[in-house]
Amino acid sequence: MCKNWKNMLTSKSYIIGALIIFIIFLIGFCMQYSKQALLSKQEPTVDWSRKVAEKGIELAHCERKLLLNSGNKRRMALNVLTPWLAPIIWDGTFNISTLDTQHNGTRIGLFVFAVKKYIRFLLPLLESAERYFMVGHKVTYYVFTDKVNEVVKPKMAEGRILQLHNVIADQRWEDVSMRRMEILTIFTKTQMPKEIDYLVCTDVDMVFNDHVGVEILGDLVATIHPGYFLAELEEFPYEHRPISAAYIPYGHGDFYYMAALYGGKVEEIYKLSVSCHEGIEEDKKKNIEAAWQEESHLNRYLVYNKPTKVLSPEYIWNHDLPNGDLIKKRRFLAVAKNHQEVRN
Ligand code: 4GW
Ligand code: MN
Repeated sequence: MCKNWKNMLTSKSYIIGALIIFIIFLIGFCMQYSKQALLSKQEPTVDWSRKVAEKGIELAHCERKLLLNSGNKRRMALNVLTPWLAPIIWDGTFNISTLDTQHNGTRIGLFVFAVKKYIRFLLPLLESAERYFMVGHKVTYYVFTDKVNEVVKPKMAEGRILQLHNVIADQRWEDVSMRRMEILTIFTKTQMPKEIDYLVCTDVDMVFNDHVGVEILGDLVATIHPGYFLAELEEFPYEHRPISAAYIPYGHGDFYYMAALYGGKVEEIYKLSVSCHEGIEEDKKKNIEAAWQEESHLNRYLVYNKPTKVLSPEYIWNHDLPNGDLIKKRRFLAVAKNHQEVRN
């Protein structure tokens, strides 16, 4: 009996001991769990909209990569590097906050013609530029018009200047469009080197629709024409007549660039405009005109003087164009125009 009691006692103390250890373990576990719960509460909240946007960029890259590898087509424009290793700028290929810091103090010019009836496009372009173009940087708008008195100045942020310059209105629209090269040769030589570091040249019948910032700056920058970004080399509407100064032989060329947006360092745009203007004048003497006026001369220049940066069709888009699903960001849009109405 006594022995039994003793046995009972020792087994009881075992149970109690085990219970105490279990309780200590339980308390420890609870403390650890609550600490973890607390810690997880302190973690910064996840920015889901950013995560979704990043996934969107990733998917867009994948989509382009798949297309790039399908069939025997060239589809060079879908890459992020040209064959001569210049970057092709697509969404997700640049870090804007790093670039903005690097460009602290950079002075940028925007060159635009608004002659005759095209004056109507000026205010929407400038207003959209205030929202999306080089926001936070020093910008000078160089506007050339035959209607200086009719220009309505947009509300502009600090550090942004509007310069109005008088220009003659050519009778033929082709001459208006080509006149831009001549004016560029003058301003990029005399005035602009003192005032700006980079110049961006655009059409006026456009609006900024999303961010267009310092990622587009480079020594010599051109934009892939959105109507030809999936086209084959033979389909590009280069000037193929050897008599023209804009002549590009069949088999030569890389991209078909659009004259509605190009740019670069002021001295580079000087060289470009001199070459294009001389070509235009040479053709005039022969009584010919290149297939797409100054755009043909621009393409000829860029085939033999490769741009150091190429902008994807995100940087010129037009809602009517096919393959729009590949262009997720539409940063700079052509304005739909009634050709009859704007004809001079
Ligand atoms: C047809 O009658 C015209 S008028 C075609 C161009 C015209 C035009 C062009 C004009 O009357 N006034 C003017 O300032 N421009 C400038 O040239 C303007 O900056 C315009 O964006 C640029 C090229 O012309 P565009 O925009 O009509 O060319 P696309 O059709 O290639 O966008
Ligand atoms: Mn245009």
